[in-house]
Amino acid sequence: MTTETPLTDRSLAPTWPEEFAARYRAAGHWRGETFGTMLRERATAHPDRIAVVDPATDRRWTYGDLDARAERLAAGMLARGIAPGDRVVVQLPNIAEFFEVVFALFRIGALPVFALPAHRETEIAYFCRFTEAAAYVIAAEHGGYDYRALAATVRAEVPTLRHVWVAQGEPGRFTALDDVRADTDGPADLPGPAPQDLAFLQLSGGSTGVPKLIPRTHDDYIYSLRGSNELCGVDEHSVYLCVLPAAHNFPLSSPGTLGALYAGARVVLSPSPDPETAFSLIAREGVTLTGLVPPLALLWTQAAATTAHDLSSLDVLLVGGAKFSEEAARRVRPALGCTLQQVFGMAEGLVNYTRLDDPEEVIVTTQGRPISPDDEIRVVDDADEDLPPGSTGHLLTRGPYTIRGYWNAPEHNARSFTADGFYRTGDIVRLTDTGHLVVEGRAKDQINRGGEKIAAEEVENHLLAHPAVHDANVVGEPDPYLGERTCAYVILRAGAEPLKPLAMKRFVRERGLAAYKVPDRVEFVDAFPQTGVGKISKKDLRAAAAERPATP
Ligand code: OOB
Repeated sequence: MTTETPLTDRSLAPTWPEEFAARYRAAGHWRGETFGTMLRERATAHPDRIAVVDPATDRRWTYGDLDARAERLAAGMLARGIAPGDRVVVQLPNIAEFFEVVFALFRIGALPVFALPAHRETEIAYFCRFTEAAAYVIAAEHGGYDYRALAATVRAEVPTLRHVWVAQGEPGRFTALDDVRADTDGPADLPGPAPQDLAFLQLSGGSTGVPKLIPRTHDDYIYSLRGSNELCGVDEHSVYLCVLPAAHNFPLSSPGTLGALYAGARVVLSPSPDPETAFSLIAREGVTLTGLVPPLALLWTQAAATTAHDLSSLDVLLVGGAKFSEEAARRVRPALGCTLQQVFGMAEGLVNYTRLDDPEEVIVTTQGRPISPDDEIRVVDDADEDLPPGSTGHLLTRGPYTIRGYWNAPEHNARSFTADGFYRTGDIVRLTDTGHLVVEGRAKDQINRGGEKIAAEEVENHLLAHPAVHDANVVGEPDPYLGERTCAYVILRAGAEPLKPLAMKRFVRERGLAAYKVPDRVEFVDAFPQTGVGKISKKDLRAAAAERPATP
């Protein structure tokens, strides 16, 4: 891709107008910290305290270790030409090196682009191409998948990609991270980024054909960590278990691993979300809090009934990413003996929590209220008019840690933000008289598959690439475990050979797409239901999908 503006240009990331920035600074939200200095301060204050536990490889890094490793790696990356502002796609499982890599990049002022382990060629090539990434960091293998093969394909496609670094396992034809680390203990000798600079690019769940990238700054993200820590009771004695993929915004910052590190607490990385693995780590490490998506929370509450592990250290279970049903929410405290904290957040910014001292009724029936007194919330109708209190409508938000625009996406931004800077969340909510939000639905064309977001348009485009497909529509249908799963309605071309649903799914998978985006069910139809004005009615398709018995 060629662009006229260099991709390091700050204008690619719309930012807060100065009047707002001044207000957020004056309020003490933005305190001029950066991730690089934050880690250095913690390492200076308590070098021997454990920062990261990686049970799969039996490693325990202190704050001193993490800081020294990040510093050496930063020096090594600099020596290999990574410069401030460069983008580096980071696709790592829950291993200690994740933190070494991202803090090295933070220190340089290069921007990690947070890919998920589930992403495949389609997504990774897009992230690398769109951001003109200079490097891509992987583990050799994880979950039976060889990321070196993926890297080889992507490298051949993306000319800007100068380096592939392998953080764990045999590097094959690429370079081991161990060899990138400079063999000097000296400082990386860099001015480092400014607090208002971008820290990283996070991925949006999205509702469009390609994912959008979310530019977060040191100042704004660190504020959300500090606010989260306060509301979730995180202090230096806390032990946070990272169960979900570390790069996702929820386990990263709500309060997540970065919140825990900010507090000088301990992060324990769970190699798997299954209750047996996680419960044994909770017992062994004295885990005090963790965060789960609703399907996992359900699984854990069931498994807790018969576990032999001692879960008594667990104080708080955060559940979010998708709507947690009231019925399931009620089971958390009796089953796990801890407080449930619902979290309704988004990588674009706004995060809502139920408070630890909220009445149980509020905890089980709402998705919480914003972190900050300066989070502005509007509930509006289709014409952006504010609705009376208690009404159900579109959630718009603006505030000290909510972005003012996606990275390098002026057209999307004109649609996704109001002229005065409110982000259109695409969520349908109701505000209770206690100021708590209840998520009632969604206006965006997205499927929330147990917390994993799927943009319908993206999957539809892949289905349409099949030569026998005339048209395709993807909608969510109810699923007892995931909350929602995907159903693809497909019209075949006149005269095309009949296809089996399985062949259609295989076709999508073979296009190199993350497995969670492959439709759970494919149904061939002759026509789509239409609205009064002749547009395809996704509402009717959803209703049709919901009426079907839950069979594959
Ligand atoms: C989190 O972030 P994303 O960016 O993957 O997804 C955001 C979207 C929200 O707009 C909403 O549609 C949905 O996920 N969502 C929920 C929810 N939490 C997120 N819907 C209903 N109930 C909830 N509790 O998913 C995320 C980021 C930070 C913290 C927690 C979740």
